[in-house]
Amino acid sequence: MKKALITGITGQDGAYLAEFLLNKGYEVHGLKRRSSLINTERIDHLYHDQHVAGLNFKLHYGDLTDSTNLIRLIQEIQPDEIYNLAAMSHVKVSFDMPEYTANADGIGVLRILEAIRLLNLTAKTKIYQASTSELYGLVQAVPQSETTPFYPRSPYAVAKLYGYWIIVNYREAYNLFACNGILFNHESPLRGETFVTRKITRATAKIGFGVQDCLYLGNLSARRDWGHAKDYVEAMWLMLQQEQPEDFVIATGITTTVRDFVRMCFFEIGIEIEFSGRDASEKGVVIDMDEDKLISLGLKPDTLRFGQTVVRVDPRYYRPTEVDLLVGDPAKAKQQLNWHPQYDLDELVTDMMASDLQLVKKDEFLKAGGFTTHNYFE
Ligand code: NDP
Ligand code: GDR
Repeated sequence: MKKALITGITGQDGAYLAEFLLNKGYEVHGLKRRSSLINTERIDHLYHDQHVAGLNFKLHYGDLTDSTNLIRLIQEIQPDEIYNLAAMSHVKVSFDMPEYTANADGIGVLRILEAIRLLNLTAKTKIYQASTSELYGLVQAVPQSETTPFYPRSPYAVAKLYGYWIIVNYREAYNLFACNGILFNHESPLRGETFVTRKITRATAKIGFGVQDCLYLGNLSARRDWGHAKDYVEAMWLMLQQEQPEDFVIATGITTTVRDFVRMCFFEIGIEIEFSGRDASEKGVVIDMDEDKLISLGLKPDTLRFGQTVVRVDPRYYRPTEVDLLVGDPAKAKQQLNWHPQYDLDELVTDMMASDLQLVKKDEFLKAGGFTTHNYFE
């Protein structure tokens, strides 16, 4: 049985990858940080009582900023594959926490590589590094491929640039099987709530249900190449099954504005919106409603009206330096890895909206029954 260690197992990709590897018959070990509240919600369905013998899913406390912890864990586990997904992954937050981001997202990669070297595991352990389309930053060429030059535009992207190159360097210097997956944005119902797609699907569901009036966003003109996380974790695994370690772009090849993503989400629940105005005064207004559709989804058309402003811009969400346009060229991955994504953008929106509609309904049901959640002080 192969052993895999996943850092960042409590995150979106960690959860999907853990499930994927368990289905492939791996023994899966996950690195999780200690937190004052339990934050294993995304992987609880995989977790069983640790007192039962023969379990193939184990969690360990650790942190990418703690070298001795990483060395001890890697020595104990002796993994065949390490998937380094742990990171302070929010681009906007990295401007607030640049030093920590550099430590975890940049030097953290080095700590793993050095642990492998110190423990003489260079011939045994393969490493996947979660590199990112944010490396391309300021547009140099489109679509972006494995040969497009990098120009990072945030402390997050600069830290990830270090991670990218230290992987390449250790591969060349010590013959390590180490790969960079240059993954473009990938989303899912498990996406963190403050990334733009999930923020939009959650708010759209709440607006449709009449429990939120308006969604506030930053740059509506930013364009991203959005895929589904389920498809992207398969690509991570495929990279480590190759004969030779190489770097791969994983993307759909299609780019969409934030504005159009918003439109698609509202359309999914039968609401058509039109945008007008520019920059900070741009707004999205309801111009049509399919009442039958809203009702069939269990939503409340009577709480919405034509002409209602449901989207506004709040410059608070602008970034000091923005990445305007990302669109990846996945040709190498399709050809060499035989990677073929199952979801397109419409299916991604449908999946995320269905999940958030369910969650909003559940919340409202609990509230109506007097069972509120997260109300610690009353
Ligand atoms: P998430 O933010 O959902 O998950 C990040 C994970 O990293 C969480 O488990 C988090 O733990 C953990 N983590 C954060 N800091 C540390 C640390 N210092 N030590 C140990 N663990 C830590 O990210 P995603 O799942 O979306 O992304 C996975 C990886 O892929 C990240 O490295 C991200 O930068 C990269 N990436 C993501 C893309 C995307 O579109 N999703 C695209 C390209 C790259 P906790 O739960 O405790 O916070
Ligand atoms: P990104 O994702 O920065 O591409 O990084 P995010 O969803 O945060 O932003 C995408 C684009 O949307 C614009 N935007 C907003 N973003 C957020 N979060 N909130 C808003 O209100 C908002 N309004 C507009 C942003 O300016 C941006 O242009 C993600 C992360 O998963 C990284 O870890 C990963 O490396 C990259 O994707 C690829």
